[in-house]
Amino acid sequence: MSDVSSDYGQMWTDLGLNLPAHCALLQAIPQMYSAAYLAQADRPEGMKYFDFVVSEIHGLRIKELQDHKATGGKVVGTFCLYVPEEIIRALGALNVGLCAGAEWAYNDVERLLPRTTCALIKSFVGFKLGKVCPYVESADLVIGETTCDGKKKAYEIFGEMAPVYVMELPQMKKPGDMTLWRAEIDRLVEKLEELTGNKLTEENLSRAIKEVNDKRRALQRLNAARKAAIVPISGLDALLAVQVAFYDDVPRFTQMVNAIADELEKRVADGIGVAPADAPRILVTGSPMAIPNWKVHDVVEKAGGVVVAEEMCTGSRYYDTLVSEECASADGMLDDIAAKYLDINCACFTPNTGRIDDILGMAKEYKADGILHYALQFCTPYAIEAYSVERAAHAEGIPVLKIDTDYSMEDIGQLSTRVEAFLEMVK
Ligand code: BJ8
Repeated sequence: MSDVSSDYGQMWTDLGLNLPAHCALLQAIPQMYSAAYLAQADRPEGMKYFDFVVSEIHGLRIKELQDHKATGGKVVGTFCLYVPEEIIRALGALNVGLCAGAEWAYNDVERLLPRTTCALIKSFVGFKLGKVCPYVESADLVIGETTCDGKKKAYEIFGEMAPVYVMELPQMKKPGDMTLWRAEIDRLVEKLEELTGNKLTEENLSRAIKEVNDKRRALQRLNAARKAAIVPISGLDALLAVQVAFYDDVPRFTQMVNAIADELEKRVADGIGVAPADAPRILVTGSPMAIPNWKVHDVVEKAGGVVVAEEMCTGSRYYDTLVSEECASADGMLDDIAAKYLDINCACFTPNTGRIDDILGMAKEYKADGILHYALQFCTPYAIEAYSVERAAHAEGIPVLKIDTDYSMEDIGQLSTRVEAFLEMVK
């Protein structure tokens, strides 16, 4: 991994980062990455691209964002899968995911938020308070959404530190909810037209839909290879690909992931894999895992299991459905975008039986021996929904391990013991 700190100092200064704190963060990531990623055996060659992306996580991509801004372009930060990136892209802005997966400045955060707030929220507020995230500092607008109560209320505080716009997301999927959501899509278009000075057209929207669909198709290919009896890529590597999808350049990402998918398809044909054929196959489901949160996958795979799929926002919920490419009018395309996004099955919705169907369907498709339900501590929607997931999985004879954890490494010993016992039981 290259030492990037010397090359980008001026850029980070211009972004107003707290340089000593930022330096400490940048030193921690290579250590974590090395322990989780570079320690793996038999990785696909194509993952070298992601090694490079992580080594440049606050370098090259940030430079690209600054270059885009220098020509009058805008950068838009998002926190949730429900914010349609096709619209941001169509209007010439670059979209970056801002969810953070590491503890930062918690003492300061806990002066603003209750201690019993999930790690994902504490982390993005901490990154902002600590001035260590060049993505959030690059954003001309941050788009929030009314999903869980924690996020909704945190955006009010976050909005005092950054320009925040909140989309109203319904919590049910009745016809009236679609009407509300479709109006919210129009409101978003208006807001982004005002921000970018560009107009949404059939041409720019259909091009953006196709580009984002291509990105999702590439991820579908990569993940389809994980259904093989000998799994050609680790769960850790597959997770990283989706984490990076939220901020990388779209055409470049698509090309690199398609190249990895080619390699994986060949590996499957040649019977080459990252784990023995009898390694316990685990489906992970639950709260999102923002970069650099690799904890659960690392524990499972170091214990001899292999994660074959993720039913989560940093997993299948991100790539499994596409926006229709059939429609010719901009209005019709926005209808299709509204429909695709409202179809996502987040635990913030009630009822959310679609998620249970997805989990059971994926467990079958990926031949999972067990399901690991992961809820971030204090993430009430997923922690409560774990009960229904477990009941439905048990009815199908699939063992479930429920884990509540956060970003700290304090529980790693206990977690490993529970995972090891689970892996022994499922095989
Ligand atoms: S679509 S999962 S990205 S809301 S972990 S902040 S739910 S208390 S992130 Fe999410 Fe959109 Fe849903 Fe996906 Fe709240 Fe839970 Fe924290 Fe969470």
